[in-house]
Amino acid sequence: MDGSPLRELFTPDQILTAASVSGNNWAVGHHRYGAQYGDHLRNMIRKQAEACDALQSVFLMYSLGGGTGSGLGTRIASLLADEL
Ligand SMILES: Nc1nc2c(ncn2[C@@H]2O[C@H](COP(=O)(O)OP(=O)(O)OP(=O)(O)O)[C@@H](O)[C@H]2O)c(=O)[nH]1
Ligand SMILES: [Mg+2]
Repeated sequence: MDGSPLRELFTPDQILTAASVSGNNWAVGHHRYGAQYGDHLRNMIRKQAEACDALQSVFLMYSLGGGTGSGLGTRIASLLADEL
């Protein structure tokens, strides 16, 4: 099996993986991958939110370094602010 055994904890269609990384570049993660995967991420978040009876909070963990962790992470925080 590819990847960490921890992926077993998550619903498979709620995992987003991509072939490339952001090279420690915040702007690449935030703008390029944010634009590329924004609609897909928004749909994944909506699907989870709609499965809740009374959504009260969202727990978001993302890294402060890297391009995917920090750039795409802050993009997801913006998506949540816009959508919820
Ligand atoms: N303190 C701490 N720092 C970490 C950890 N994992 C990664 N880092 C640091 O975070 C920075 C970026 O980590 P990456 O894993 O390259 O970031 P990424 O999110 O994969 O981003 P890209 O590779 O650019 O797509 C580096 O300076 C790492 O040393 C961790 O578990 N703890
Ligand atoms: Mg990386």
